[in-house]
Amino acid sequence: GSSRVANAKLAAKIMSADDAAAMIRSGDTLGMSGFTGSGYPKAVPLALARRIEAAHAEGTPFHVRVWTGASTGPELDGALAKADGIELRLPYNSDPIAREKINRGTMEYLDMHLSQVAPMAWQGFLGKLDIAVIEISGIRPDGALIPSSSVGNNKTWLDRADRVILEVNRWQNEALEGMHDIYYGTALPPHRVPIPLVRPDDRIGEPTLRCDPEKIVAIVETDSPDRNLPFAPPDACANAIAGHLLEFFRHEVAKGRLPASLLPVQSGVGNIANAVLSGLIDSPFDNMTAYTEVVQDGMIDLLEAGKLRMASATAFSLSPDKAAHINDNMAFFHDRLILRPQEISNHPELVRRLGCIAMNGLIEADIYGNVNSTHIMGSRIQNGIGGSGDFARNAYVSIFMTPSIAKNGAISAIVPQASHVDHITQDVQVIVTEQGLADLRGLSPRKRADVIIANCVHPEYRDALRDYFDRARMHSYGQQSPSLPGEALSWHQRFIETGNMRA
Ligand code: 0RQ
Repeated sequence: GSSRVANAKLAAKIMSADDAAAMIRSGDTLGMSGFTGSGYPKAVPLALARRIEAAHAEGTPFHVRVWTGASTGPELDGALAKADGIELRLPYNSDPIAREKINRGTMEYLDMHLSQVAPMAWQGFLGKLDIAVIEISGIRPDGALIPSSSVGNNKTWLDRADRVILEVNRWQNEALEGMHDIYYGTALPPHRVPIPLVRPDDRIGEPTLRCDPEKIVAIVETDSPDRNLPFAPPDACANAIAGHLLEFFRHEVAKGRLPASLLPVQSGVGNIANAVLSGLIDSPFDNMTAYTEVVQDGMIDLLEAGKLRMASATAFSLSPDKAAHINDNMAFFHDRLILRPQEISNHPELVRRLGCIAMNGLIEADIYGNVNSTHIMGSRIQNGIGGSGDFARNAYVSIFMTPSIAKNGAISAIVPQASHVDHITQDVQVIVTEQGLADLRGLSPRKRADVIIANCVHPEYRDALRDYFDRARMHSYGQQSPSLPGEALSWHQRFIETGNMRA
């Protein structure tokens, strides 16, 4: 295809990925694009990984610090982690090789609220940013950058970095132009002002990214697909969870606590979240909107079914089939989707103002409704908190969902005490498993425990949990949130020792 670098001065900076990667030094901090497998640079990180491997083969240390939007793809996190090239990674990871190194203790990982990354970078809390490596879908004649399939922290990396390397990816659809809304009104306190977004479909910024052309040191042209994973078709468990949730929404509308078109939905990633979205197709709710982090397959189906009016997010997270489908039907989707910087898509001020319905996955919850979204057995990281905290604390109603058991029943997702806490009980209003739904609003801790044990726990674990709670009520040091500290984590200890939480 022909070049998408329409600015003559910038076209002179086109070079190979290897030449661009040669500008990166050991010790550099890199701000890269990428959010849930879309819009990440695909050539320079691979070339950098080759350089790092060659340096290590000669016995020369070579490490970089890598900041992104959220998760990326195997050509970035996978390749750099495999080369043992990452000293510190933030703010989110779902790459299996990087996860392995983090859990082995050979790679530092800082797991952050995604809305806080850009502000913290501006505040100087994260240190200096040396180089931005950003995928875009084109450069306009005036030098403005047309974003790609995710926005993430790109605006901030372009602003903050000393030098900029661009990857212009010809694979990205040219019709992406105009779908983005890049807000330049953020400022540091004491000059911060309200963000002027009052409806999910408001456009408050510009369609392109600004970048000082003097800072651009290299442009690499690529033609590579995003590597999004297919979703599993919803199984019986996911369908049951979706069913309980839809029943809850119908009930809330009937009670007058939710409007008939609901409120802007936020949906986490994963198969269950996707099943819930699919369930909304056959629901009575119309004219819905989404104010969320990622646009996934289920939202595309809702848009096409006319149930969802529009969706605002920071990235696409689509199966390869759906990505192709969108590419073929851009005329329909162009004005129904808005991609924003993640500090805006996940902004607490906006989530609270719009009244988002937050729906996120969990790893485990305890009988009081504290939620662990990140750590297995209290110490092994799975992914990260992502945007779940941004939405959960500020939502109109905050919902967490999970199968009641994991690993074929060797693990109960509801435990006496969470082995790690990401979302405190105050940020968790509803918990749903395939067993049922626990509406925790307005309940004191002891009442929460009763409802969670009765409605959410798998039958194989229900008696044991009930027994623990009954004994805690008799022997606990205090009665506000009864607990037996010597026993509270014994289910986890048993799993670590025997591979099964069951006695
Ligand atoms: O492991 O892949 O080895 O089989 O965790 O679990 O059940 O497939 O569910 O894909 O929805 O993920 C919380 C991880 C759930 C996700 C979490 C194991 C399970 C499996 C995945 P295997 P499932 P999901 C905005 C929202 C944080 C970020 C977030 C997540 C794997 O939802 O990362 O919310 N959330 N972002 O077997 C041991 C348990 C377990 C367990 C699950 N109790 N013990 N293993 N697993 N429960 C979007 C973004 O931020 C981008």
